[in-house]
Amino acid sequence: MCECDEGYSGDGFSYCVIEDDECEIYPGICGENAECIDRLIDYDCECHDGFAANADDVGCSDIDECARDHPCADGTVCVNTVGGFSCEIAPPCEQTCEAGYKCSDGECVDINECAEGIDECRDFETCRNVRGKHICDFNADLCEGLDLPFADWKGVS
Ligand SMILES: [Ca+2]
Ligand SMILES: [Ca+2]
Ligand SMILES: [Ca+2]
Repeated sequence: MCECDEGYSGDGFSYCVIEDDECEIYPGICGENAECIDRLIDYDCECHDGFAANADDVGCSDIDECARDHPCADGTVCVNTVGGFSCEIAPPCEQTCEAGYKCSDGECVDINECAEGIDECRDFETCRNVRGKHICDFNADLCEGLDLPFADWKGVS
């Protein structure tokens, strides 16, 4: 039966190492928002819940769950907080949105006229949604079979 000398740890047979509790010796060794866990050899750092390890620095930073997972149900807005996030009831639109925009989750967002079927594009035009409006592109492919007067053609001269 082998035993390590006082102040050393190990199986006493294949290894005995000086047991350092780096966490105690070097407070703050793991940086911000992380927990230091002493190991027999060396130590580990673990981020607190809701935090992720910094890529190029010690310590951990808050995870922006709102940007990453979209964890909130429809009708609520995700608010990122340090160490977590919350889902809050979307505020009513107080501002009046400009033409071509509608209120959604308290913000003015572009109306997709093409997807909502409220565009005024004609049979030979393709609807293209852009911010604040939509554009009707002349599409020669759609003219086939249509009996159109020349005056109705746009995009050609
Ligand atoms: Ca240690
Ligand atoms: Ca967070
Ligand atoms: Ca639009």
